[in-house]
Amino acid sequence: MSENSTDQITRAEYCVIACAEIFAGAGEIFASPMTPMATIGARLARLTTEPDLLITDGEYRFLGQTPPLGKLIDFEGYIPFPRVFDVLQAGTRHVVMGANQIDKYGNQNLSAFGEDIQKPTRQMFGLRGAPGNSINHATSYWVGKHSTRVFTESVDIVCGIGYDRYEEGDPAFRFHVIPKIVTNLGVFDFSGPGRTMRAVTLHPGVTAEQVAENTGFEVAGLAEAGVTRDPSAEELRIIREVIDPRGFRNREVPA
Ligand code: F8G
Repeated sequence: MSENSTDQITRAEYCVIACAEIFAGAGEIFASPMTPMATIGARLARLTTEPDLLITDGEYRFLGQTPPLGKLIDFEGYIPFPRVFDVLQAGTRHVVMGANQIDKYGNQNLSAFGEDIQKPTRQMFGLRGAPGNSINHATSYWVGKHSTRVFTESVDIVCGIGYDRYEEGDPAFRFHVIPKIVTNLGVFDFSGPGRTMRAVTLHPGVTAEQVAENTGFEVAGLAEAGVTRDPSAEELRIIREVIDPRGFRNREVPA
């Protein structure tokens, strides 16, 4: 950081940087960020280090340019659901899904809650694309409220597949990878013991104790975790003036 001091950068802006870095080195793939925060991150990546990322309007159109959130400047092709499945099965996609529950191996639930899942206590979205995504290509997660309700010992139904569901070398799972989980508290991966969740960086101002208190299982690497990097002055300008001038990021992660 040169022109902006750290205390001017909001937590939401650190989350944008962390979401952008999900796509670091991705090249020409289909980026599918499913939430506003992950979308701002993907668009920042496209305007900085990843110009070849394919992005959409979140419905069925590929975007030629990189518009502000909620605006459609142009579109350069169609990507209706049947074509989404073609790309998905080719593996040239990285989705960032949300999650209602995630366990220490990365099993994810966004479908329903309750011990008897045939009679759920609360029905959410259903499994949606989670099983097919997580077995075919890179699947990361964005969680705006890191809490013990989301990060649970076990999930009520597995939608996105975790690392304890298969043996290393099982060919059916050769494309399964969960590169990152980004939350309002930090960045995590699955390089902990036995492929469990590990802290990579915590956002400035977040303590290891805070993460431990808000997670329903032990998080590896908390003592050694680094600090999420500052945005550059140019990245801050792009976030604030180009991609998210209306401040949607602050609705997901209030200052
Ligand atoms: C709970 C809990 C909990 C929540 N325990 N109760 C309850 C108990 C509680 C809360 C209330 C709200 C490719 C592809 C696809 C497609 C293609 C194929 C996908 C075809 C497209 C269509 C399809 C999936 C994309 C996402 C989801 C993004 C989010 C949300 C959220 C919910 C899911 C986290 N632990 N937790 N409750 N979709 N969205 O009563 O009330 O619930 O709780 O890829 O689809 O089919 O396939 O967040 O919920 O990735 O991330 O935001 O609404 O904020 O407020 O927590 O207690 O709070 O009052 P939310 P929340 P209360 S890919």
